[in-house]
Amino acid sequence: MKRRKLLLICLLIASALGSKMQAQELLSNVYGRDFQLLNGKWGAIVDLYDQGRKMQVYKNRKPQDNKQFYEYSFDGGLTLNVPSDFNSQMPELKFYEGTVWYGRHFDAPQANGKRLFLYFGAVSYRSRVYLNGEEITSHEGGFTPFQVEITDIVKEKDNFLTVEVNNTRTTDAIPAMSFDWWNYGGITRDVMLVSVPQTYIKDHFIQLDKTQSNLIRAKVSMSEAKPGMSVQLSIPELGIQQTLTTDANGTAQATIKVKKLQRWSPDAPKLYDVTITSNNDRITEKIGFRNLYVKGEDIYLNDQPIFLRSVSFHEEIPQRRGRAFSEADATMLLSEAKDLGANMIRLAHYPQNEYTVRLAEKMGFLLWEEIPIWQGIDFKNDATREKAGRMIKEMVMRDKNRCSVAFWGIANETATSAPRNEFLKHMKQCCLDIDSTRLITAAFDLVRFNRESQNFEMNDSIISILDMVAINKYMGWYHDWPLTPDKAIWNVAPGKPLFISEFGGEALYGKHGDAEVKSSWSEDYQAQLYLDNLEMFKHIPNLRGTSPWILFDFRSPFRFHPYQGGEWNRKGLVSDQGQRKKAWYIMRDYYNEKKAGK
Ligand code: GCB
Repeated sequence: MKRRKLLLICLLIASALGSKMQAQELLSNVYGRDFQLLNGKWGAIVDLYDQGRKMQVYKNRKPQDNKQFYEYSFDGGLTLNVPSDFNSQMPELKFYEGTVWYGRHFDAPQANGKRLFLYFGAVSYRSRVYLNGEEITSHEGGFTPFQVEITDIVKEKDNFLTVEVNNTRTTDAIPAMSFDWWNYGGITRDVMLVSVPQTYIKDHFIQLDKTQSNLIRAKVSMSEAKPGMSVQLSIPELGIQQTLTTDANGTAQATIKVKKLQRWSPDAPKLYDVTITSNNDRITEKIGFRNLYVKGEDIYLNDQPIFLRSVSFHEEIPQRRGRAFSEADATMLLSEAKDLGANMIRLAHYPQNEYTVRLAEKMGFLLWEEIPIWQGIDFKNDATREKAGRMIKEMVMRDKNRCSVAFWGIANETATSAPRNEFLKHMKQCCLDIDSTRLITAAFDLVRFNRESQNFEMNDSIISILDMVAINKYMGWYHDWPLTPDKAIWNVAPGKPLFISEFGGEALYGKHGDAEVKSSWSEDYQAQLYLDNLEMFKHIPNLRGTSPWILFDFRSPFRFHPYQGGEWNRKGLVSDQGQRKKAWYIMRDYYNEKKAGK
């Protein structure tokens, strides 16, 4: 009997902890709400031996008498900028992987009668959040937002907020143990204190019908599951002012006919001011409207077949050797892509910050977004699958109103296996649960040259679940040419649009050398490689887009040749110092020709 009682108590404690730990459903469009930024200098403690939790660092205690002492203090110690990764802020932290504690005080004057949420744009990779000495939430995943409501525990004055951040790689994580970039740790994106009324607009999803150009579909969810509440949707420029009424779940839906809509496209990235108003809440957004679908081997944007002139970049400012996190950073990365003639960005290899996503939309880029399912993922591990599902949902929740987002990418370079297939099907389903309108894709490195048929081919049944098949293929770099590029015929995923999601080779800016010798690390070799690949692309009948790897040289402890300057991947079309290599111009000319319809 005693034992049963104990078990019951344990279960109760576990379930209480479990619910406390649950990341809460995300508020959509936080930047369109009332918020206060908790950015700036935070106190920091580097906790290599993981002693902080035992020492209750998060209590931020000070000696109260002449017997007490604490062997830690945020006051008078290290300070770190938030947002920003910690690795780039001190030479000693350059390759640090472990725990860092962040702490700061804040006031919450807006508390009166409002509900308050702490919203973290991203913390890399694991985090536990403590407010006034109590743990209030935890999160895993370095590139997606999470939030926690603090209405009942926050004080108007002098709160102490602590975040325990850990970026140690583990086999069950996403990404897992090794990958080709440096995974900066820290509070890498904005921290916000968002205030909303008691009953607030929790979520909205407003977009043009997938195929019809005169139908806007709107869905608004209130925080309370109550029928009969009114919600106004207004898009003044389109003369839309519509009242929607919630159902028993607190969700209101409408299909609205529009006239004279200017659809969003990379050439004319028109966005409309949208306002949603409820009894006492109001949020504003800029939303674009476009149709996007696949028919046969073509991708149609606004009923016109489109060729995707894409490029990739990591969320990194190479000159600064740190994570990109601001609008200025986004401007730097995207302007270079614009000059290249790109109309799409494959955001590699994880959801990047909202500044980048929103600016890309404003500047006229389609987007491919993915979570870091990058080789080496433990597909057999249920916990990993559950984690990946949550991550991909956080990504879709955050960006589903961005009309620029054309693709949800569900994986990069995975080997064929039954558990992998189940995992990827689950990823697709997680996207569809929230958004059934985007095109689903994944990148594969499984195309091989078949000596018998003399064709490039791929055999992987998982492609049947995809709208577009994407191929990473490093001809001339990881793979030698089995025949001349003009004879390289592809027979891959016929009947579907095919996208070259990566190709390229390494070169040091300013280094000249033999265009035949890979280890010349020369711009000349890289330039010839690009010319050869562009020649091969002419023989891919269902090719509907290309994305060279990569726009900028990026840091990666995956490789360490001194020529590359240590931990650098030099496949950039642009060097870490912003200099354009020869291949940049080749790609720019190719994209100009494609733009001109050649
Ligand atoms: C790939 C990966 C990418 C790497 C690239 C390379 O296939 O998807 O993350 O950085 O190759 O440079 O090897």
